[in-house]
Amino acid sequence: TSARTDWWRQDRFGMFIHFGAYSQLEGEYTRADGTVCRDAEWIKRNCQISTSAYEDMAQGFDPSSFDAKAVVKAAKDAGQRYIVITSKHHDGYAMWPTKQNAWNLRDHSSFDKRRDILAELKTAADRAGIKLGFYYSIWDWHDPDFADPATFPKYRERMYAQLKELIDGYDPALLWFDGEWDADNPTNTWSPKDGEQLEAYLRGLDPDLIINNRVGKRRVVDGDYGTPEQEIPGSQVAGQLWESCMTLNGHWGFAKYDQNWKSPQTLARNLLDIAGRGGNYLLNVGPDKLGRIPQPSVDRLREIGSWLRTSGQG
Ligand code: FUL
Repeated sequence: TSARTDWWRQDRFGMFIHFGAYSQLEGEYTRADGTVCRDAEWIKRNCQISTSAYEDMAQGFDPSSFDAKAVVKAAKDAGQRYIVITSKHHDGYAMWPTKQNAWNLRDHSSFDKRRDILAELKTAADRAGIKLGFYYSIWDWHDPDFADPATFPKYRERMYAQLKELIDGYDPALLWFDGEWDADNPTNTWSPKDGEQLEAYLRGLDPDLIINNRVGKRRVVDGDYGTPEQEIPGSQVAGQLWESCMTLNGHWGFAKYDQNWKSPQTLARNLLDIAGRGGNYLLNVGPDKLGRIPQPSVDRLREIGSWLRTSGQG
């Protein structure tokens, strides 16, 4: 219903955060033979890192400098009014202490066991009047039950249980699904029906949840809104809400070699362009392995904010 999405429509501008076990590599993986392979949140797959090597790597993940208040402040300074952070990307690593497996920031890392970054972010966001949502990948490279149709129902049960943990534990305003496609099995791992069932389940748990269209197969009937990626759509489906998500440089996750930052002018123009076409703008930051938003990102967010304020749009 429109009432459900009202706040989100009015907010228009949000912060996307890609942060996970891959951030520990900061975009570069050195193979046994000394050669370096580069990528960000896709590094496990695109650099063919074995599961055991990736697990060893994640054991050292210690984002001790993650500062929820600083993250929320960076968003506020930019004029962003909601935040969507990766709770689990395609690598399957959960950023909260899930009970469904040990592949998570509490049980498989060097991070302080008393800390929970999603809880910290929730508290800081609530205090600042910023809404918090979670990205969640359906596609899972780590759970062995995902890839096999015979065992997929077991995976699905754990996925439902994880989503219930997120809703019960953190009361997200929005869920941003992804990976409803699966490059190894494009035809049938996640069907339209799977999406409809999941959406119904989630709405049963919380009728106010806003859900993106990647919960299903990106049909107009799937979820509350469309999710063009790295583009501003030229034409839209009448009546369908949408949100363009974009990177600040060329990657979602932290990549130390990527200094190809968009100019503040480009970012401001995108925001104006998207808002003018009736869309939302979800602009991404990728914290480094310690959990810090890169300074060039912080600087650009601040410039967008000051532009918004001086042009009277803030
Ligand atoms: C894509 C993912 O594969 C990327 O890693 C990123 O999360 C982007 C927002 O969505 O489908």
